[in-house]
Amino acid sequence: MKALLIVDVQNDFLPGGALAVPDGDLIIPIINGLQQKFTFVVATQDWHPATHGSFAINHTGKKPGDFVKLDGLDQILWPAHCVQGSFGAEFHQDLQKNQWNRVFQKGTDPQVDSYSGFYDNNRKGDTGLSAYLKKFKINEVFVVGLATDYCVKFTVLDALKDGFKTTLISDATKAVNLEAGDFEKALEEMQQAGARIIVSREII
Ligand code: VGL
Ligand code: ZN
Repeated sequence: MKALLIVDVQNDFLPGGALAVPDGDLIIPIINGLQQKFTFVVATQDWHPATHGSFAINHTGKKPGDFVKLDGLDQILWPAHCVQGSFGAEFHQDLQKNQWNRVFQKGTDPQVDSYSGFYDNNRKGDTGLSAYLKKFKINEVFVVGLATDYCVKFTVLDALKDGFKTTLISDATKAVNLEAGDFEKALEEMQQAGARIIVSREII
């Protein structure tokens, strides 16, 4: 059984949002088209408390792009984004949600970031996504959403680690691109780890 995994298509990651991914909105119609090809669809939602340790504003004298240690891990600091209950944390209104089987929220622990939809960056917290997919006999996932070089990449890598056959649909994802070329670098890393990379017209 296969599932479509939609990562973090939330207002704060879209143009006008707090951590806007350039052209992030262009993937929404592509994802809506893809959803029609799947009977099992799961979404992830970045869902931070206002006190989250990945927010620059919560570290005196730091700004977005600076680094701190968070639970012993190097953590890049972001503008405050996807705060629980805020408009920025909501899914984009044009994204079709009627056929979603479930939403998995991540990044809820203020002391550690969670890029992957499966596990916190320190590997301690588990959203339950892996067990949920296995319960429904899903053995293959197709990953889309935001952002290619952070949450999408780490979701793909964890899917592979947990034994799912994993495909990234490259035109249904956009990168933050803090550095030029981060999109291509992320694709390369996912492919090296065993992911298949395709474009949406191979499915639609
Ligand atoms: C993300 C940075 C911080 C993402 C989430 O969804 O890619 N990036 N939080
Ligand atoms: Zn976040």
